[in-house]
Amino acid sequence: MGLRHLSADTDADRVAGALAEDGAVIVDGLAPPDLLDRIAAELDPHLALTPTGPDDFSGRNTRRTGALIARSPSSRQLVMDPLILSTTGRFLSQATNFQLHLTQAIAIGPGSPAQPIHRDQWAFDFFPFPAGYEVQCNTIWAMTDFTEENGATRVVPGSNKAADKLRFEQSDSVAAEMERGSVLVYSGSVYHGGGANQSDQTRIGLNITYNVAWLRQEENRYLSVPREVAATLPVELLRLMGYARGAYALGYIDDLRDPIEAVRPGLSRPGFGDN
Ligand SMILES: O=C(O)CCC(=O)C(=O)O
Ligand SMILES: [Fe+2]
Repeated sequence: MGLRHLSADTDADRVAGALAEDGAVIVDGLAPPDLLDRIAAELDPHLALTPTGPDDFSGRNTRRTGALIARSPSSRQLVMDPLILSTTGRFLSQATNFQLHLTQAIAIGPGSPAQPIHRDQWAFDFFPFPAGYEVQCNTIWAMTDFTEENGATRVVPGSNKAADKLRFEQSDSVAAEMERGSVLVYSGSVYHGGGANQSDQTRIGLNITYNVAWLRQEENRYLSVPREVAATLPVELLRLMGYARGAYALGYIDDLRDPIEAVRPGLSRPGFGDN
């Protein structure tokens, strides 16, 4: 079975429904080409300076360039994409709120072998979340076309419902083939991995992920986005970045102050649980 494709005029219920069933779905043509051009221009110098990965999981010929909020102002539009945010809100609705988990350009170089197939939620120290309790909603935006040959993300459809800590072979998975500007949306529970790049071109995707706000963020956004940059950002983005309490009480400053005060004094909301 291949992955389902939805068109860009779909709605969050359909995307979240497909996610709950299959663990992954592709929305075609959601990002306009000129936005991707701007993001590429902003990120290229950073990608060029990023070292390749230190191990087989990161990919020894793969560059992972993070801190997109700071390095690529245009990427903020993808982070705040309305369809993706409402899908995430529905998909993670069992939690009080959600936050930005990581922002990372993943450039898989020619000749790279496939990444081991995994669940992204294993990052939480392999905690066995109850079946059906989803903790992440993830995207990979295609900055280049994604083909089976150039290392399109591979997904085991329906494996979001499988047991934990399984080992899958590449042959159990399908390639999330999609055109530049399309986005793969997938859960933290679905088994997947970067594909082998057997082409002579680099495959680039923007991995932008969200998690329930009671868990730690994979990318430390307080340290990767300088305070003076944070001070210029819209308040909705700041709250999504983690300048907000997670659920009722997590992450306040000193005398129960709202963390937004660190960058936007005067915008605090009184009390807990009001995120
Ligand atoms: O680059 C990809 O297609 C997937 C990468 C991935 O799954 C990961 O790094 O966790
Ligand atoms: Fe992954």
